[in-house]
Amino acid sequence: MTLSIQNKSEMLSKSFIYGVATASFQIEGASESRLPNIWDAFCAKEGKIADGSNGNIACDHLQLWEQDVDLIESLGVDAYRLSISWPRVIDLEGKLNHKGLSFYIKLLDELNKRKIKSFVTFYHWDLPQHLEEKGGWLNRETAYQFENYVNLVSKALGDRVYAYATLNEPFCSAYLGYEAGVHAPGLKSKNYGKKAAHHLLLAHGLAIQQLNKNCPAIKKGIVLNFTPCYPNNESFQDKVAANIADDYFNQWYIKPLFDGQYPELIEKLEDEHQPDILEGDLDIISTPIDYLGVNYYTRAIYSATNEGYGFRELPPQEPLTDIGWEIYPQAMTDLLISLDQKYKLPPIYITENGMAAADKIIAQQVDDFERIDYLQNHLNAVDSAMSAGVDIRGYFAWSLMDNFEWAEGYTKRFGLVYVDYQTQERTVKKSGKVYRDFISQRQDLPTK
Ligand code: IFM
Repeated sequence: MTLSIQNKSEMLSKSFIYGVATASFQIEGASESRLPNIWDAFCAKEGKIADGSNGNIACDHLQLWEQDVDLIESLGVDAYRLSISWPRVIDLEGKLNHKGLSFYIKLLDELNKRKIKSFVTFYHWDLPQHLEEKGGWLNRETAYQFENYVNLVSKALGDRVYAYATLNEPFCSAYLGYEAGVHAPGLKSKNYGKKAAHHLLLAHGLAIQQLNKNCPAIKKGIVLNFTPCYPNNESFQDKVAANIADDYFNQWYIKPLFDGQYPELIEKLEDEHQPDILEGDLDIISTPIDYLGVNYYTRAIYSATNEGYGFRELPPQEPLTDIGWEIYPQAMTDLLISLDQKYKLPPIYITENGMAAADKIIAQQVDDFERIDYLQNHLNAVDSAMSAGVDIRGYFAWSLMDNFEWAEGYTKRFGLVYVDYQTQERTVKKSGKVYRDFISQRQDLPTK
C-alpha cells in the first residue's frame, strides 16, 4: 500500500510542507519538573479520564526527545509541530523559568540543525492551575497573563522558530472545557462557554501584537478546528439548524478573526450566555495573521429542535474511527472551499488530520491499513480544495506518535508511530512508512 496524489498536484512540490504534530501535555511527561496545570487537576478527579490515567509520564518525551527527533527526521518530514507547556516556562510570578525553557531551546536547536522547520503553538490546553484558580479563561486577566508569557518566550527563543500559533483549537478549550465540561477544567455551563471563548480570542490577538513586535519575520497564526455541520435532510428546518450549529461551533472562532465580529447568532444568545466584550476587543482579535491552521477530523449532522438554540446533533454515521468519529473526507474539501469563499484568508496549513485506530503490534509491525486509507482520502480532499483555488501550503499528520488522548487517556491511538507505554519503545507503523515514502517522492516544482 502506498500514498499517492494526482500528477499535477502542487502537493507533490517540495515547497508544500509535510509534517507531523504533537502537543506538550500529550507527550512530555516529567510533570514533577513544571508547575501543575488544569489537566493534572482534571486527571486527578475520579471518572474524568477513560482509563484513569494522567500525563505524568505520557511518552516520556522530556527524557527521550533526542531519540524522538531522530524519529521525526527518519520520517523525512519538512516540519514538526509542537507546543510549549506554559507552566514549564513561566513561574508563579509570571517570570521566565529559564530551566524549563532550556528544554525547548535544545529541541529547537536540534530541529534547526536537521533543517526541520518548527511550528510552535503557545497554548495547547495546558493552562497553569494557579491561573485556573483565579478564574482561568473566565477571567479576562488570563488573556493578559498569556500575552506576558508569549512576549517573554518569543523574545527568549529569538529566531529559532519557523511559525508560531497562539492557540490550538480554542473551541475545545472554551466549549469542551467550560461549557460541556468533558475537558479540563471540567466546568459545565452555557453561561461559561462564550465568555471563555472571548477571553481566549482576546489572548490570541494580544499575543499576535506582541509577536509582531518581537519577531516580525516569523510567521504567526492560530490553529482552529472545524467540524462541518450538515443538515439531516433537505428540509428548510434542518438546514437552518445546521447553520446555527455551524455558527455556534465553527464560525464563532473564525469570524471575529477575519471580520472583526461574532456571528449574528450573538444577538440571539441569552444575556447570561453572552461574552463580556469591551470596546476595542474585536480590533485586537482581528489583528492580521500570516496563516490559518486548520484541523479537520470529521463532520457532524444536525436536525432542528425547539430546545436550546434550535439544533440537535445526531449520532455519527458509519464508517467510524476507533474514537467514534465518522470518516467523511468530502467535508474537508467542502470546508476548505467554504472558508475560502466566506473570508479573506491568509494561506492555510492543515495543522492536524488523522484517525484513531485500534492498532495492534505483531512481530514489531503495525499494519494500520485503515489509517493509510484515511490519509490517502484526506490528502485527496486537500488536493481537491487546492485545485478549486484554495491556498494551502502544508499538511501535518496528527500525530507523530500515540499519546495521551485527553479524556480518552491512552486508549486511543492516533500516531504514525506506535508507543508501548510500558517500555516507551517506539515502532513506526505502516502508515508512517508510507507517509515517509510519499514525502520522499516530491519534486522541485516552482514555489508560490
Ligand atoms: O489529540 C487531539 C489534539 O490534541 C487536538 N486535536 C484533536 C486531536 C485528536 O483528538
